[in-house]
Amino acid sequence: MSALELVVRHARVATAADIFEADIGISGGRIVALGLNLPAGAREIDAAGRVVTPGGVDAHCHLDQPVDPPVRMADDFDSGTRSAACGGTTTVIPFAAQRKGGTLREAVDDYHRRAEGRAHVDYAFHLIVSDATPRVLHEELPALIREGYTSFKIYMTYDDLKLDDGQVLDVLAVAREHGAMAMIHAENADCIEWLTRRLEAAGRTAPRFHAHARPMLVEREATHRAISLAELVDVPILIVHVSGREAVEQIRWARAHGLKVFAETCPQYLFLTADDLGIDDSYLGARCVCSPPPRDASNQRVIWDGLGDGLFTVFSSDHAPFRYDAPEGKKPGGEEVAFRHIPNGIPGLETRLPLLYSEGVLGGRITLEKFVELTATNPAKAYGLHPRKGSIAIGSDADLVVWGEGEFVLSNERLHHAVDYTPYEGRTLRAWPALTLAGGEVVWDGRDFHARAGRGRFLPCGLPTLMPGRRGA
Ligand code: DUC
Ligand code: ZN
Ligand code: ZN
Repeated sequence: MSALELVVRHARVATAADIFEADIGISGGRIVALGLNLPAGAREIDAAGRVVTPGGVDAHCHLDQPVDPPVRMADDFDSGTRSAACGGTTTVIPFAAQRKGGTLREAVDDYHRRAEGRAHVDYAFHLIVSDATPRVLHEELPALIREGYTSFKIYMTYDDLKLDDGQVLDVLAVAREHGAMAMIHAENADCIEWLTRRLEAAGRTAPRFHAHARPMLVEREATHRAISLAELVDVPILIVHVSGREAVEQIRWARAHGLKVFAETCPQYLFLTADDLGIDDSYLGARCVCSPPPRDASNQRVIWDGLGDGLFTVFSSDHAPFRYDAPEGKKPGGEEVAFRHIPNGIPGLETRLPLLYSEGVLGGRITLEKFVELTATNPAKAYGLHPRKGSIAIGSDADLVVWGEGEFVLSNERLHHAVDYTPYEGRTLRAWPALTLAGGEVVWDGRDFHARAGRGRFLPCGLPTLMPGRRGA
């Protein structure tokens, strides 16, 4: 064996399959050896007594995604991937969003320009299909899938993004034909609009009424409809940001009927409730306005159960970063606006892994193997990046997290995003990455971030490998 550039020694290696003691030998940015008593490397990291997991794959985050002025996302590829790395995430998959009337190709080209030379960790793109023209369906999507954009998000709500059921069927048919992964945002747009108008007519416009306009029913109905549309086309789907029991029940029903329905959930459905949007009419609740909204403690328990028992495939942040006290953020134009106009989304890229590790693994709710599966291995498989990403195996990229354990109180000051708050301010955490390695380079050492914008590269995705028997499996 030629000399190893780096050895991470005495690691307690955790994969989605097992946990074992090993040294990890790294050269050329990849894992090249795994075993006990590896020869000395040119550099050594002592991980004795530490858990080492694959770098996280955050398969649902929004970075520098164009939105209507004056609103603007706080994180671009520089600050967003910096924040990701400091929280143990070494691959991000944000969204190249088609504008209605525009082409997918324009969206992809624009998004590459935004990422180029700025990312600190590797990245791939999902597409958002908001205008399913014949050209998009029959020319652009097939070509882009071949080029490595193998997943696309379909919205059932939001005026500027949503597709009607017929259009959803058209897009699902393309996913089926080419073996791509369709992600679905399931909320019933008409119900939300109807409820919003009634709330507005009654003068109920404070942030907390965002949750009243999007009750569980609107997610349940759309989840059932998405499942039915996928059944009609006979194609697997992945339902994103599942928030509570009634949507979970629909997915369990689908699985029991043999349908391939994958599901994602996010930290906000474990750690926030609707009370975080306000128990009175204070505008502070705008900080936690996201869709679907956080529910209540009993729904949180259902989500925890689903993480433990295999209902959920993927755990993502849905990082959608808007500053609170800013005219380009939660106070558009400097105003405290009615909930309908509050930009939807909360930051979470950096806190995703530490929250789940602290409360899930150290809290005894999920195993360490399940943690790795949900946060790294399955997202890599779902979006065609495995085994290069999401695994600790010979040949995989040397993207690793060496965990540090110990209690501390989280505050926004220690985070690296460009957002002026965290929804998890004041929460006691029990773990944080002591080291993050991306391609064998230490990008975070537990105290300092080692910046090299542009070290992150674009990753063309293969077809999903979560679906045995289908292309790409
Ligand atoms: N909901 C979404 O669907 N996307 C971004 C943020 C949010 O809250
Ligand atoms: Zn969404
Ligand atoms: Zn999202």
